[in-house]
Amino acid sequence: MQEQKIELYKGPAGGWGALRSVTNALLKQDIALKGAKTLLSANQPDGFDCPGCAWPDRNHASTFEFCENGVKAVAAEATARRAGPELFDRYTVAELAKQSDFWLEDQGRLTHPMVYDAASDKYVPIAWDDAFALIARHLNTLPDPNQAVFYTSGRASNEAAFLYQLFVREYGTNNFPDCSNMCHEPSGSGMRPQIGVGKGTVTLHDFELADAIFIFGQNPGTNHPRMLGELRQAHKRGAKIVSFNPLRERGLERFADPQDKLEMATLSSTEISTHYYQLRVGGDLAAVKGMMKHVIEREDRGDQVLDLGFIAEHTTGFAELAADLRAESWTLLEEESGLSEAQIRAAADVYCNAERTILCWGMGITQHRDSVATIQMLVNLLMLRGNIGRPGAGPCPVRGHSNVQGDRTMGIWEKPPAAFLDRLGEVFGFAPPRENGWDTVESIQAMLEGKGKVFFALGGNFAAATPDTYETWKALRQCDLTVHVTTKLNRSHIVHGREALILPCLGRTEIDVQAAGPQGVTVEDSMSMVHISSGINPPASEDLLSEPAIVARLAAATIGHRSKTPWLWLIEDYSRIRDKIEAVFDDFKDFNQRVAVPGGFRLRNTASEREWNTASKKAGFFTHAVPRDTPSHKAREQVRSRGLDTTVFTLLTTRSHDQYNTTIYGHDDRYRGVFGQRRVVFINAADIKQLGLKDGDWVDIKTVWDDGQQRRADKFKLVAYNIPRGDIAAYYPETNPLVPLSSVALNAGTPTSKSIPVVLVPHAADVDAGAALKADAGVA
Ligand SMILES: Nc1nc2c(c(=O)[nH]1)N[C@H]1C(S)=C(S)[C@@H](COP(=O)(O)OP(=O)(O)OC[C@H]3O[C@@H](n4cnc5c(=O)[nH]c(N)nc54)[C@H](O)[C@@H]3O)O[C@H]1N2
Ligand SMILES: Nc1nc2c(c(=O)[nH]1)N[C@H]1C(S)=C(S)[C@@H](COP(=O)(O)OP(=O)(O)OC[C@H]3O[C@@H](n4cnc5c(=O)[nH]c(N)nc54)[C@H](O)[C@@H]3O)O[C@H]1N2
Ligand SMILES: [Mo]
Repeated sequence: MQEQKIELYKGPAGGWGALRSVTNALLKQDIALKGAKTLLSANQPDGFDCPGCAWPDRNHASTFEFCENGVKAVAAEATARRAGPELFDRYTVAELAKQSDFWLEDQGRLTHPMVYDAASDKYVPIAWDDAFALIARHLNTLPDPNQAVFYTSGRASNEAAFLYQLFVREYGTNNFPDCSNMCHEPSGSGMRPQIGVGKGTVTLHDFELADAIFIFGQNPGTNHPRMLGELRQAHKRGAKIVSFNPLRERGLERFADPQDKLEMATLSSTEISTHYYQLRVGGDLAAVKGMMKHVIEREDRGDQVLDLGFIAEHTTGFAELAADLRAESWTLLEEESGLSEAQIRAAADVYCNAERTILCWGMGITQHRDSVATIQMLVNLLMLRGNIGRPGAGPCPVRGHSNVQGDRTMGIWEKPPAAFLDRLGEVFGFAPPRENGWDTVESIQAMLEGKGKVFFALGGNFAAATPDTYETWKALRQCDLTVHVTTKLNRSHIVHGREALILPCLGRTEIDVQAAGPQGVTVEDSMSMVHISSGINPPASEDLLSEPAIVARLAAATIGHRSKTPWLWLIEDYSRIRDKIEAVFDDFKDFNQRVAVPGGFRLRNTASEREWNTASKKAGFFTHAVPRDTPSHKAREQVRSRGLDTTVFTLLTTRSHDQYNTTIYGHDDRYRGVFGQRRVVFINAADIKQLGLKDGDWVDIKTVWDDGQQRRADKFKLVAYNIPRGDIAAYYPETNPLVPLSSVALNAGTPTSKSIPVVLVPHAADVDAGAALKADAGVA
């Protein structure tokens, strides 16, 4: 058992600590040598796209850019360990259910398709064709195709995603919940009506030109380490970097670039943020509104800080916004943001003094009830000074999964635009379903109500990533069939339907040979760059199929008798799939030629050309009030009205440095000083005192929600931390049982995993001593 300790981290992000951690990652997966070779091919023109995050890399052709968490992601896939039929023979599913999420994935790569055998409560091998026949039988006997649910996680390639959405639509439904629904959905929902595109408008080149880069609710030191290289360069040439985050994240403070020999040799590092604002959780809308109020006030004083030409030529709604800003109360803005008027004005001055500004944001912005409004306020702020559609400026939602943006481009969307469906139907000769489908939360609700009966997942870990864990488990267990296309064993395979399949697939680092020879797939990064990715390692097992092959063979088995699509012909050579993608999407003209160029190509982004695909053909200023009825406001009111003095905290759930979403690589969170453990709650020392407790005491966390259902997560250690009073932080997925299914972002449906109203009570060891352990092991 690893030693558990809490120890303040004083070094910079990156540096030697990162190099040590990489060596450990490779050793742990028994692949030190092969691993080093594999890494040299990451993000190279003839190599594979890093399965880590969606941050772009310079020309996709630079020498290997060192990234600690990229290494961990690659090492996890290239591991020498195998979870073959022997493993499943050794354990019943009831026994596997007692193991932790960490243990499940740590068994290594899956090697054979497996089917659940109820008689022995074990997974047993099944032939691929029998697996497809089983799924086809279920799908074809459902009275209504809308009773099937097709989930996607953001690692699926463009080719896999395109075939998948085509198959599902030819089958007859738009039920496409995807990880995006839990992630950057609000970014698209906010920006589309406002500027006509749902994606960021900037490129890496813009990062070289920006005078100011604002980072809202994002932790790049852990989640997008290569972004720190850009920020460091920007800082060195004098750009201002302004962070808004309730936590003081080490990666936003100091960074030692492992690429920089001098910094490494002299143990020096570069400051990242020039300004750091520790606002309250959920306080961003108020903070941004305050910044805009300051801009308008300066303009009214004659400072000429607005870009009046841009506003007049390109936008609507300015007068209304300006009037609302002038009337806004500083007291309210201070109260709700947790920042002082002086701080907000200072941040706004940095903005006014910059010629070119980029605004970045992550999950700290999107996973709130009012996230769509907050994102529209961020875009308003940019537009006040014309910071969109010109060099060095623009919005930059920083995506998570390496192809989550591409999957949506390919049509993984439960609300498909009519024009897209028209085209898809024309190209493939069928009538696509027109009704919107279910997103992630709606799918869980539908399965709970018995309306969703077959659950199919292309990647991901639905049972662990989604809110209201035990409700989700109930939903999955009620299904007639659950199917997972996957690389490793995870919770979603253990929490299964009456019948269940595990279908193991190739990972991105592996060579994919089809009839026409080795194949590459394409992906789109967070800045709309599309490039090819070709694996270099031999497959983890001879019995694996590629994701496109699994989808095509399943389609042939299910709808082959009525579909005009030549499913098996398409997967002989993936350039045929790309030709079909080109036929459906104008932006992919000459796809095969353009993607053959090293580095690939950038998809057109109309907003970055100041062409506005909105209803009014202009960009819109949208006015929003500061929300005062969020779940936390309501919970505090509820407690007050009952005459209680219990403190309601706002819990944000976040990632440690040693995890990739639900994949736990290890139990350390180096930059936050947590070692050997994950069940911790970061909390202000004054709040600990007020609770009458001590640093290191154990507490249980309970959600305050109005649906009568009890939600709790037990046995977390209090860790005194630099975080605003009233806010606390803990890791996902351990805290997912606390997120109510019915608490979602307005107009986006994203679970509000960054603002859960909770109370803390001393851990009731006597009441249910085993609860925490059971929760860790995933037993309800
Ligand atoms: N190594 C690694 N890389 C990853 C992932 C991973 O798990 N591990 N996950 C990938 C995925 S899918 C995604 S979406 C991204 C996620 O990357 P991030 O967007 O960085 O997501 P989180 O780790 O959840 O952290 C969000 C940050 O928001 C802050 N925050 C929380 N609430 C608020 C708030 O109300 N306001 C503000 N201003 N800040 C707030 C938190 O303190 C934290 O620093 O990373 C991707 N890359
Ligand atoms: N409380 C809380 N909940 C959250 C979040 C949060 O911040 N707080 N974040 C949300 C976010 S941003 C996201 S994106 C979701 C993530 O939700 P998901 O995308 O569903 O989850 P992951 O953990 O990324 O999925 C990991 C699994 O993917 C499989 N896998 C890995 N590589 C491949 C591959 O190449 N092909 C296939 N087929 N499978 C593969 C492996 O089996 C692994 O177990 O979670 C969301 N949930
Ligand atoms: Mo994500």
